[in-house]
Amino acid sequence: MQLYLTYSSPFARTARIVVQEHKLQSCINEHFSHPFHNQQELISNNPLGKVPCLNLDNGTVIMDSEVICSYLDKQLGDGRLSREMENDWNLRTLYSITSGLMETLVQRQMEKLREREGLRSEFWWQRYNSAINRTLDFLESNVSILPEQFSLIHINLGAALSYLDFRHEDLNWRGKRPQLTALSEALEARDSFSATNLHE
Ligand SMILES: N[C@@H](CCC(=O)N[C@@H](CS)C(=O)NCC(=O)O)C(=O)O
Repeated sequence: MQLYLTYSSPFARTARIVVQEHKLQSCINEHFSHPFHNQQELISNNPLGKVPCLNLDNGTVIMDSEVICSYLDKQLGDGRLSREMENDWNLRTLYSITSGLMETLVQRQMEKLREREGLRSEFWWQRYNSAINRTLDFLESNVSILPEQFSLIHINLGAALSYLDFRHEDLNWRGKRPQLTALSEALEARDSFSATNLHE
């Protein structure tokens, strides 16, 4: 199985963490493919040209990160990472909030790249900053509703928080957010997190 990824993508990292949690390294081949290089192999598997994208041995393509993580957990693992959120709409919404946070962080990074071309939009910059800060405050107040067992929500949230350190140090997200700070430290201490650190 091929997992198309970059090592700087927080979305790809969630899939890499699930691979580690279920010890699936021997059946997953990591295939580095920077979306901006438009490699034919990635594009022919994923018309959106985004990573992560999982290509099964029988040719089936699975994406995006939510579906990949769920596939790895339920089809190749024992399903423990999804179990608690399965029929719990509040937890599924919490998962969506963490994905939305990650998406906004990636968009903020893209806005930074546009700055080099003199194209940064102040409107969108402020809008991303407000959404990120509001969402972090929301998560800080709602850490207690996370499932008791380590889950895909922990993975998504942990990956988003470390992407903040990786790309958005200027936001100083830890200030006045002790719950998230402690959670991030605990998650980063797991083997699956330390084996998948973000890098270029
Ligand atoms: N919703 C997708 C988002 C994936 C995504 O945005 N990946 C970024 C890298 S972090 C990407 O491939 N960007 C290239 C592009 O937008 O063209 C997922 O959950 O997998």
